[in-house]
Amino acid sequence: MERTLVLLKPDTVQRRLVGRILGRFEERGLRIVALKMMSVSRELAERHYGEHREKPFFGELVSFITAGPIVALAIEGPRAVTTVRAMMGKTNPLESAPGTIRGDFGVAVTTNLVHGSDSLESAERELTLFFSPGEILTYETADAAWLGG
Ligand code: D4T
Repeated sequence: MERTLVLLKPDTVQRRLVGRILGRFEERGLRIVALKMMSVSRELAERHYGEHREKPFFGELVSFITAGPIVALAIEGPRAVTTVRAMMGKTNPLESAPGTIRGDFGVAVTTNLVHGSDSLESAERELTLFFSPGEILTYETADAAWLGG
């Protein structure tokens, strides 16, 4: 069982797409184990996107993610990291397949609606940035045996 961090970025909140995008993860059979609406401080944004510090788009990225509330989620399931990344689509929505979140709702690379950790190592690091241990719950769902994996 894997755990990953998902962020519904400020554009998702502003465009009132939280419910629809959240619903996709639930429908897929993934389990929400933490959920909160929050503001991202500049400090948190710079830590979260630390690997992009030297990139030309870093400033724009930090401005965007701090521009309004986000929804942060910890999501659990078999191969959750890969499943969430596949559901998100490519970084640039213009290259994202229809049926993916970015392919269905996005048109621009900065306002690309969602973040999902790109590896198990990233997930562990990022979950710690956004959630304290007590905020992530452990529970079973009744349909677990029917989801496989
Ligand atoms: P995140 O990290 O937001 O889930 O996106 P990805 O994992 O799909 O993409 P990434 O880490 O390569 O890029 C992080 C973030 O930077 C924005 N970005 C990216 C941008 O504004 N301009 C660019 O040219 C690129 C490559 C979009 C996502």
